[in-house]
Amino acid sequence: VDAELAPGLILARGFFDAAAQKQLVADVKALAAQSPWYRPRMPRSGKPFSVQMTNCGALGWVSDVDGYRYQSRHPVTGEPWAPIPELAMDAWSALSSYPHPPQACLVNLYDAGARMGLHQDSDEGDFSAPVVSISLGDTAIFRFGGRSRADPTRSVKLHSGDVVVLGGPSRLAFHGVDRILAGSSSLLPGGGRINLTLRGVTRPM
Ligand code: MD3
Ligand code: FE
Repeated sequence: VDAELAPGLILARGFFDAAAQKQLVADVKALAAQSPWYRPRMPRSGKPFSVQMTNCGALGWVSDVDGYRYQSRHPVTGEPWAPIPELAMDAWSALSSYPHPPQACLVNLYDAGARMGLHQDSDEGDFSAPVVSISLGDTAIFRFGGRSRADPTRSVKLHSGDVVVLGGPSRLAFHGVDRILAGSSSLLPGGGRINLTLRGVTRPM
């Protein structure tokens, strides 16, 4: 059953059953064959992320020394991104309450030591679309707060098959991943966690 963790922040625990999770892992493996995992770098410093990334959909989120942006091609191969998996589109349709398809899907790959610092997702030109997040593999300790970095934060475990919808007043909430619980899932052959985030980027016409 869905839990509203904060206004506009909905957790659909176990949205994907074991068979659907396996299909999504196969889909991610296939899309990563077309759009390979790479390690983005922080703007200015060039410090590498601990998370590896790829994207699918019309646009992909990338980060390098020049900054953060959305672009239609893979930064290493120069090729267009692979299409968004059907099951991910199904989660968007079922949970987003948004009348347009997602334009971008960022795919994050966490190994046991990877984390993601507290940040806002604010590179989209339009915040009317929610972000829909799909968790696969090892459990993550997810942290979220309010619209100011100084707001108090809470943490919640995200398990394989869980889907989170970030909309309304929570669309610009600060959030991050404190750590991954290694060995908590056997979905991915070598362990680790995959997160897909479906997004709108530009204001629909
Ligand atoms: C709360 N990913 O890719 S997903 C990201 O698990 C990102 O890989 C994390 O943060 C991950 O940007 C968290 C959950 C999430 C995504 C977007 C949000 C939570 C959010 C936007 C607003 C508030
Ligand atoms: Fe984020």
